[in-house]
Amino acid sequence: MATPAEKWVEEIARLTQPARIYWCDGSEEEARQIVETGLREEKVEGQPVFHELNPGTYPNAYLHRSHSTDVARTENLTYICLPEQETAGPNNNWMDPAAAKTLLRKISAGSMRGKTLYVLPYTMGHPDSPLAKACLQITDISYVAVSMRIMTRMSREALRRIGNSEDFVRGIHSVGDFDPAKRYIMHFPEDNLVWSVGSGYGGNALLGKKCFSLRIASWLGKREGWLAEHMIIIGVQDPEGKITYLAAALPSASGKTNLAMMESALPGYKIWTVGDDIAWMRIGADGRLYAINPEYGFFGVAPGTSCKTNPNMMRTLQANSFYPTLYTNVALDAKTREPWWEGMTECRPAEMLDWRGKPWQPDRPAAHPNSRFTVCIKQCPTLSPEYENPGGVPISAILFGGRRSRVMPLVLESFSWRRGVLLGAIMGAETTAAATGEVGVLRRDPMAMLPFCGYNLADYFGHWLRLGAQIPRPPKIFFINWFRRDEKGKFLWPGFGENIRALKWIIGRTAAAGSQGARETPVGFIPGKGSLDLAGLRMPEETLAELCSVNLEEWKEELADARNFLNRFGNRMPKGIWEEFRELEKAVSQP
Ligand code: GTP
Ligand code: SPV
Ligand code: MN
Repeated sequence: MATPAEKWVEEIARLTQPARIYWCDGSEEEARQIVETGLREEKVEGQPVFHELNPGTYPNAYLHRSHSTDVARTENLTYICLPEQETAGPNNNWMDPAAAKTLLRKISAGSMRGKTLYVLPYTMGHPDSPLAKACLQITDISYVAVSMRIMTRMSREALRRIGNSEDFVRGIHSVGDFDPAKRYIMHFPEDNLVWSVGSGYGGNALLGKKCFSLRIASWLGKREGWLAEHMIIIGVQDPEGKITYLAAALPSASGKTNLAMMESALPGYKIWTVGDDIAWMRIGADGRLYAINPEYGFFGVAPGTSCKTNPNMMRTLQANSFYPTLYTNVALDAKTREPWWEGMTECRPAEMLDWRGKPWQPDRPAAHPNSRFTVCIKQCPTLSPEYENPGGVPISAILFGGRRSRVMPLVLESFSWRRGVLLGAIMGAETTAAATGEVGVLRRDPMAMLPFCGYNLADYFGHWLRLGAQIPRPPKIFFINWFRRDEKGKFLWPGFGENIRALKWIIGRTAAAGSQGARETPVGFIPGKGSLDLAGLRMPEETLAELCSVNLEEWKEELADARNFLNRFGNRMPKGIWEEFRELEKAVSQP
């Protein structure tokens, strides 16, 4: 008798007509064979899916050049398919589930002809975690099969867990012919299903990541009373050896991976990496909020990553294991066959191929601004011993932030959970190359979840308010901004390893009472004079003052824009959000 999983695969195969079906077991030998297929047989725009890098200096590492139209997440082609549009909310594109499936079936008919259909069984989360979910993804390209083996716990065990059950998360993925006119990333929260066609790009194609672990999981979290968030998880060890766990949400390409494995500029401090992109959080038996990282790898931004900015990522990339490492849309040193990207080294290679594989032209970027590497988390030298703890780690503070050239100070502490939820709900951030569209445009990106919340954000804010009230020992909420600029456009804050200074203040504040070490402003607490540890950092007094300033005129403008944003949600917006908003408006307008 065929299992539900087998029947489902058969059904998709009847539709897509692959030449063969291959069930993956996640083994090393299998990964080698799939890479081999990508090197020799499968093609994208006439090029092999994988190019071997220098085996002496980059063993078991491969370069992938994507389809030229397929280099970032496509938010405009991403849909939440729930019966009522109102449930998906104004923050999501919506399609009726039946209409969406009809469209996808039409596009997918025969889309895998001549190709291999790979079946990928995996779990998100440690299998013993109460939040872990067994999943099955179908794909028709070796790049995605190998990437999923790096990014998830792919194994026979996952398939055994699914067994004869209907209860698994389904992902259907086909690159088809990469036609942007037939590209859709569709989510069916009520069916535990993601169906993605026409794109091989990370967040569009590695369906365990943004599609399941954020969009579908946020929906499950609301139903079941937990949180699925676009957050890193870190342990910060102080000179006495005490470790405090923090979770931090920053929008795409805004510093999560760097913060997650930062090398502290303050002596005696050490960061332990638990996760760099996604956190699943639930209330533990002791009344604290506990977080796990459901992923198994990093899908990190290449440009800007160097031995100076993120030495631990450079070490992670060099730590060869039996997991392959993939580089997507980076440049290639034509002589040494080593990868290169802007910011990696001070001098660029003499002869380079750009991310398209063409001789590099000096007026063009060599690597794509959203070029990425895919690498197993087990290779990270700062990986926390708690990473595999199925219970997760207790979170003492939640941080929100983003790229803001003005308005937001370096660090700000919210007066309460409710005020923190409001400030998170109206948070703005400048866009990056991680999604298609204009870069550097300010938009409201609540809790860094605008592209990732699988339902109406108004209901999501309500969930945050309700859950907060249920946590006996809730974390404090903070805001951070490493990206404030001067009038010439230069960053005021050195960032990277120096960010520990803000974290130290935050950790001090989690234990502090009242305004100890802080200065109260109408919008929250900021560091009081002398309370940021600036030892060894040469920074003019005026720069520091500007970084830590709260300008109420700017805040009034900010709130006017935020009000328009909240208005889009009509009367679905929880009353608590509006109450808190009006209180904040009043505080900011007081003479
Ligand atoms: P996603 O993977 O898209 O979710 O991105 P992310 O939030 O993990 O961003 P990441 O840490 O990869 O950083 C993106 C870019 O911001 C890189 O080019 C980094 O070099 C740069 N960056 C990270 N931290 C800092 C910082 O503290 N200051 C400055 N100026 N740039 C930073
Ligand atoms: C992001 O864009 O936030 C990423 C990369 O982390 S992706 O997985 O492609 O969404
Ligand atoms: Mn991300």
